[in-house]
Amino acid sequence: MLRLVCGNLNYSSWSMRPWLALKHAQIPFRTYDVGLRTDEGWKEKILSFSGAGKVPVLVDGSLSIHESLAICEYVAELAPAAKLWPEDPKLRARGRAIACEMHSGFSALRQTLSTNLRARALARPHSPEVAADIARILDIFRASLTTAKGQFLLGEFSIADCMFFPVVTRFRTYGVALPPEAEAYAAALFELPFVQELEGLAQDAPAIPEYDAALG
Ligand SMILES: N[C@@H](CCC(=O)N[C@@H](CS)C(=O)NCC(=O)O)C(=O)O
Repeated sequence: MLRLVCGNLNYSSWSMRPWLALKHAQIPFRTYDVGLRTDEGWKEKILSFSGAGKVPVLVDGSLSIHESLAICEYVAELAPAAKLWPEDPKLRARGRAIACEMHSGFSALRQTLSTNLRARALARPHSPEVAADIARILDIFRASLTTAKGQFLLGEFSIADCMFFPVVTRFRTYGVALPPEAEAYAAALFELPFVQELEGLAQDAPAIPEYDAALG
């Protein structure tokens, strides 16, 4: 069976992304939580799976894949019926572009408003860098959702949604006001049964005080 080597599912945004892809694809898998920043030897545990020293890592027999987006792509190839990318090549290209933008960008938002699924902070003013990241993400949402034939970024649920899910939870955690189309998108994500399962796992995950400090 596949094994997803992952971090704490309340905080580890990169771990959540392939977790969602695997769940949507209905591929059986086990998680191996390394105890990120809580358990002794967590870093060595990660290094025993990947020299990159980061989670997630997907283990499939003798193959270990690191990098969340590469794992999502592998899951899409294992389960084509799940249509983790749309059939239309133009829509697929758009999806890959925004997934890559998420994977490589938005560092101000990622550093300042860290993922914390179960937490709720008081809304507060953002730095110009964080405000610019939020504006760009809402622009991606508007452009995608106003043309999508469905509730999700590319219409049906896809890897693009796996990539942006943690950002949507950050907006909820830090009280970021959303325009109506982004509000409806967030509601559609939060209604998905496997997202509700993830929220349940996040509730029970151990606290990491240095990440909770971002709540202010
Ligand atoms: N680009 C990587 C980022 C992975 C990453 O930064 N993971 C964090 C947890 S969310 C991690 O392993 N941190 C451990 C460390 O930095 O030592 C991916 O997409 O998988």
